[in-house]
Amino acid sequence: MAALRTVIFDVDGTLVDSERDGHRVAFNQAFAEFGLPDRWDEETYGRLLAMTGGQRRLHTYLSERGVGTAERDDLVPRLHARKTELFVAMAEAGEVPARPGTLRLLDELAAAGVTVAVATTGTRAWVAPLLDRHFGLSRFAAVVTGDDCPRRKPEPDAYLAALRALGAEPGTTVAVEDSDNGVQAARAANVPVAAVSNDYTATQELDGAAVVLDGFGTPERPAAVRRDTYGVLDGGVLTAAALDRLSSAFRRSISAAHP
Ligand code: XBP
Ligand code: MG
Repeated sequence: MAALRTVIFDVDGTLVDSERDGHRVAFNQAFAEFGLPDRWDEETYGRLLAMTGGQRRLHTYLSERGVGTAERDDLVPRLHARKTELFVAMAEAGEVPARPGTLRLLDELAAAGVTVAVATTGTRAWVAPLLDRHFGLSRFAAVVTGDDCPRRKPEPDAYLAALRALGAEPGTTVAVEDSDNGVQAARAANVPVAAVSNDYTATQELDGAAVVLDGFGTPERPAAVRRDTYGVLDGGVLTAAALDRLSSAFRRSISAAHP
């Protein structure tokens, strides 16, 4: 690799297809167990995703439906703890799939000696077993979760913590994200971004991402390319070589701006 030393991956919606048929279902089961009438349909959950962090999402929703602060402060941590247990069980039962092409890219990066890490707003209790099941936890040199960074995306804290933990520089790092909030978080840490949109984020602008595809792509099913600012892609498969070219192009653009 000419430039690339580190790739930091988002988890929800990026490495794993976890929101619509994963977290949403677990939230709804927790509502039911608590005797609450609330159920989040796919559209409602898509709207609520604008607020990152499961507890913050619950607060936003319950406040919209008129539940007062004291009641929310009591209810939200308990609801979220149960939702987390339910989601861990789904992850361990193999009900939360990896996105196609992820293992191929992670293996390419490992073969090229590139360090990989994770920066997520999600909760460590499910992040660790889910990553371990699909990819083997030991391949990630750092796993920064919402438990480590109270200020969730789009704040840069998870990325800054991952860079710090790895001793990595933004100029030799690339982030892989799926959403506006994630792209903004990585860019606020000055890390260039390749975005892989999904059903929920297909209509987001993903402004600030130098590369946007609608998936990682596989040789059999290449992804659709939505943006390729520096011309680093070679078709609809996001490869380690393309991320390396992105890192080089980003460095050149910084030197051109600050000669
Ligand atoms: C992910 C999140 C998380 C998950 C649910 O955002 O916002 O809250 O939806 O997980 P990103 P928790 O992909 O940008 O990191 O319930 O554990 O928060
Ligand atoms: Mg995400």
